Amino acid sequence: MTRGLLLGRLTQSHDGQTMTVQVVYSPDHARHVPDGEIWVGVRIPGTELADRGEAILSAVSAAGYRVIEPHEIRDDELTTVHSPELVDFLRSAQADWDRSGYPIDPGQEKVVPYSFPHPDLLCGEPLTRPVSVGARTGMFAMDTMTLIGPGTWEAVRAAAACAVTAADLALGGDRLTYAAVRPPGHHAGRTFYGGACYLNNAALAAQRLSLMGPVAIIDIDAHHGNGTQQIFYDTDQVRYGSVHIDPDAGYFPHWVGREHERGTGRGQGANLNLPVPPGTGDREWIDQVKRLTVFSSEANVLVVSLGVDSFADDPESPLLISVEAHHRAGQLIGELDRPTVVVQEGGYVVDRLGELVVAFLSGLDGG
Ligand code: SP5
Ligand code: ZN
Repeated sequence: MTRGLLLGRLTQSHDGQTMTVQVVYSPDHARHVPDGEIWVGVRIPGTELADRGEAILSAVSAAGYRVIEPHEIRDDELTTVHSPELVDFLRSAQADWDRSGYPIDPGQEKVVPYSFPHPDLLCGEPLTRPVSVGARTGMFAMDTMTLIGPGTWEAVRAAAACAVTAADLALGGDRLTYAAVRPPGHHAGRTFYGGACYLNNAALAAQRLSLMGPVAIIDIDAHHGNGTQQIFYDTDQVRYGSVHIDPDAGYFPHWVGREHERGTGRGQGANLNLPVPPGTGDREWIDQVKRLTVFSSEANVLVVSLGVDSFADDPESPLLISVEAHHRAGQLIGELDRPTVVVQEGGYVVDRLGELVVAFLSGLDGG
């Protein structure tokens, strides 16, 4: 890649400094060390590693972008998109788990669900809060892969704070801001967590940005952002559009992400899913990104859920998208010429992550 592509176009900030993209980053991401995931009952190494955060930080720093830390975030800001019950659960899960004795008997240190309230189980009774934390986890978890450990809550909260801080910079007049966060967020819904996500960072940013009028979220992570879809499914204030691996080809999040899901009530028509088959390459993917830009063209402000796991070598997706196509996707979204908040989602080839992110951001910036 050329130096010009990496550096992007230089612009003036309010304080006269030369800069391009404002990056919001917290070192607290590294406190979240899931140390594997439970997949089909088996503990596997997992791919959402703390090294991802450092790889992205060093790439955006090398690109010359200014990096700042987030401001604090209050609970009442988190509950603009999440239930108080989910927020309380995530905050206290680790301490409750430790008190329950599971780290000693049977020897599980991470918070993992073991029982789920299938709707038919309830005989029409209201869902009540189980005393056992192992069961209680099943009220909030959509899968067994997404482990909670010591430090998870602090990292999750810092990621949410980065996304909201990036939105606040946009509200203050910054054109391009990037929340370089982990853990990711787009699988987390109003009342549930999963898919390596706990709180929905992009949704928190979009909710804040709705002060500016209609918002569009463009999600180019390889997976469908089921949490973001769910949070905004019944509103027309925040549109959600996504290109992703077809869940009907056997991919996460499995239950949703199909083309006919268009929103409900006032949100009818404000949701657009563009599933693509395994093996999809640049041309077809870029065509779908163009459709997302058309879908977003009436918004005043944009949020991009920037997963870079569509990349050809990524272990979590069978899409075959190049670095250059990530740059082109950035250019296409940049051509909408709206204030844009980019929020990091997935992307698991640690030593290519920085290159992919900067390729996208420099495209967005007109490079
Ligand atoms: C934010 C994000 O990209 N979350 C995606 C989580 C998808 N995880 C699906 C996991 C299925 C098990 N992974 C095993 C990989 C073996 N190649
Ligand atoms: Zn993903």
